[in-house]
Amino acid sequence: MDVSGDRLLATLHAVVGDRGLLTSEADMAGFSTDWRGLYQGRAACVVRPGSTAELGRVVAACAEAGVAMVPHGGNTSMVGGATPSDDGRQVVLSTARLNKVRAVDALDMTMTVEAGVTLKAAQDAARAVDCMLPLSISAEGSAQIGGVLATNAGGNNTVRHGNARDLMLGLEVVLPDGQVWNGLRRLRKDNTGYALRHLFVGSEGTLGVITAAILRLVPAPREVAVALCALPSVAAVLQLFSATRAHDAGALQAFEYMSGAAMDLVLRHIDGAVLPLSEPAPHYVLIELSSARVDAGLRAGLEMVLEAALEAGTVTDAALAESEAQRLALWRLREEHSEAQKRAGASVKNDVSVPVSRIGELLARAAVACEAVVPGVRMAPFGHVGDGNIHLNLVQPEAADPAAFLARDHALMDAVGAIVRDLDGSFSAEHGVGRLKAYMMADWRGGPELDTMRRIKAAIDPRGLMNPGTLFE
Ligand code: 2HG
Ligand code: ZN
Repeated sequence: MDVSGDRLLATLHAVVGDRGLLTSEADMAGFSTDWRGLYQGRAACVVRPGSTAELGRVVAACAEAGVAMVPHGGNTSMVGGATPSDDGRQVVLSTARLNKVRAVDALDMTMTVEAGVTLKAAQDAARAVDCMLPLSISAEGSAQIGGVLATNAGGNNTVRHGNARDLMLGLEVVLPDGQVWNGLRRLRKDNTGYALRHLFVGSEGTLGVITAAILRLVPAPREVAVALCALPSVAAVLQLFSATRAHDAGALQAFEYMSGAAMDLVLRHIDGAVLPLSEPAPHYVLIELSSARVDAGLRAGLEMVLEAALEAGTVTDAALAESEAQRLALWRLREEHSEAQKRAGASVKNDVSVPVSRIGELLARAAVACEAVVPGVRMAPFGHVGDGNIHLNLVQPEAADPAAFLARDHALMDAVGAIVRDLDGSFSAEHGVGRLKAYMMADWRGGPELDTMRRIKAAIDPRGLMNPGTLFE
């Protein structure tokens, strides 16, 4: 192995020991490719420090040797943001062993968690003190807090609680030269110069490695109501969204969209997935209302909204969860979309956002534009209607060659991008830019915006050692 000689490896070994250093192909395999299998890299080695101090010394050693580093959390990136290059020269920094929940405070309503804690484990720790960490994403069982913050993950509850950034109060970060910045403050008010912590959220590992965070909690829900609805059109989806929000905006926890085509893939490819409605529909919505009150009357309210919608023809059928098991089964239909699409063949993802009012136009125009680029392409959109974030995913035509289809990925992303731009949207809504979309940055953010981003990058990571290839080309 050549990491500018074995001196670096010896230094890293001295810092983290046998347990913290992986060098064989077999041990590194899980760190060399993304979960979708789009990128295949080859790391110089994988380092798994057991503490923030160790990680700081590892980064300092790599920086001194001029070796690039790729921070790596739960490996759930949709955009190749955690996969090393294939030249065997980059060191992967895994946060997996930084996995302690350091503190949970039910009075301050905060939790201090290390980067390698999975989002699910953090949610469970909040639950244990009757609080809730209100960030929910399909990959929460594997995604780690460090990556969730580094990519400013969004997910299902953004409509009510915002994105990861909105739940972050303080951070601990290892900077590109190995210094540890302890910004673990749990204050709601802290206007002391530039809000450095926010620079690292969404930086996708290009400015340093988040090692711990203080997150804001909310009271645990005591009442929840969930319904899966069938709808005839996207216009009806938006009408139902408006009606649900008007009924009780404060209780609206999630309003998720699934196209008939996307749901069909779940029913075909996911074991045990069953549609609890009388027949398939062109569009579906999953609504969750939740309240910390015991007497919120959510179920009666949701039934009232749905009855009016059924009468108006906005909703053609609906199933309300009668138990926690049914609630989970309804959510499973939504959360298995990524897995189902992976099993359906090669797919091109378009994680885009537009103003909610323009979702109908986006879907209608994209269908025409994508068919023109790849005839027979299967558009299987779904996403977070409540915040305007649609996963306008495109699955290869049935029997097509996956590689030939993927060779058209830029053409398809650019065709969708042109429409998104026309609708005042973003080409990168919640998954980040990663390596996949770095080529789009100059076109979308060129001029003073990208220039300022580059100057920030140069100020904090002057040698460009943190996650090169991600965000910037
Ligand atoms: C979701 O909303 C995730 O389930 C994944 O953001 C989206 O697979 C995707 O494109
Ligand atoms: Zn999503």
